Amino acid sequence: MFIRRRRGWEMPESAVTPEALVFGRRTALKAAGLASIGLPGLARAADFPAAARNARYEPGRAITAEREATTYNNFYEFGTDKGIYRPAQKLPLSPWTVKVDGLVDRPREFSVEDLTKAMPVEERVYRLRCVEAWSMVVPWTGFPLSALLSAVGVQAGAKYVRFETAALPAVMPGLRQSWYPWPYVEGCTIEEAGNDLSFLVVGAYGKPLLAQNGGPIRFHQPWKYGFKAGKSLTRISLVAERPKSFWEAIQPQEYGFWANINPEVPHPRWSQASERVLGTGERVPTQLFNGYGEFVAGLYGNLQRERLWT
Ligand SMILES: Nc1nc2c(c(=O)[nH]1)N[C@H]1C(S)=C(S)[C@@H](COP(=O)(O)O)O[C@H]1N2
Ligand SMILES: [Mo]
Repeated sequence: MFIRRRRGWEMPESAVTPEALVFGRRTALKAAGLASIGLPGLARAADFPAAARNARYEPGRAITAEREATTYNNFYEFGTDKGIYRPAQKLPLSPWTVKVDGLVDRPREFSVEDLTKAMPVEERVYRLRCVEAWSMVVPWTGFPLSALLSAVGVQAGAKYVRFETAALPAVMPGLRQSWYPWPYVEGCTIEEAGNDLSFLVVGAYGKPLLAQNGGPIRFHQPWKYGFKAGKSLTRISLVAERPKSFWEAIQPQEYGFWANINPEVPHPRWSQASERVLGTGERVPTQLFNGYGEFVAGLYGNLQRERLWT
């Protein structure tokens, strides 16, 4: 049976509000006039919405060549070198669900396909600055984390968001390195999560997100070092205690909880003053908060005693 699903721009308003998720998948699909079908992997690309670009977040730099951004990656589950895009193809991206739980009113497991249909999906061209001093500029497709949090209802006791990512030993050779504290976990405060820049990514370059970039769903906060951006998310939990992240567990002096980008605070082993732009080989000065200070600096006014820059 062939069912042509509507693409993003054809969706009625009712289907793109987070409220659609509150009432459950069936209602949301009915409201959108969509049949409920199990999508085989091949349908991922055909059904991917063409999302309008959000002009508010101008990258001020050329977009990195797609080939660079999809072949030079950091994803320790598949290996410690940057060329893991080949082994990463073994990660089965569909079906994929993300559990949203903890201190929420309506805990739920969402399929990435449902989220892509029901959330306010848009394109954002963001800079990504790795703590290792390389950077890229990518047109991500996704939706604000805050939209998902509104759909599940955050309870008063929730102070942090904990992100857990896939740990599949059958396809992830890196998991055999048992001295690493798998699964890869990251976190942010509830205030940071509510900032409009905090983005759940389901695509890049107008296509569904590839495994090597954290497909089918990853997080990104562009004012923080790249390691804060958990890839291939399986669980998002609202919690009362600050989560201990993967890198913090390994080396707390070098990789802290906050990890806001600051060219004036060197990593203990190298300078953070400049960065190598992927694809061009150019070196450019690193900017405070990666250039997103006007949107996020206010989050840290009362936190001057915290170690905000590692
Ligand atoms: N699960 C998981 N997420 C991860 C990583 C990882 O090793 N495992 N590496 C992080 C680091 S250090 C960076 S810089 C970015 C890199 O994203 P990219 O490969 O899409 O450029 O992913 C982050 N997310
Ligand atoms: Mo990184």
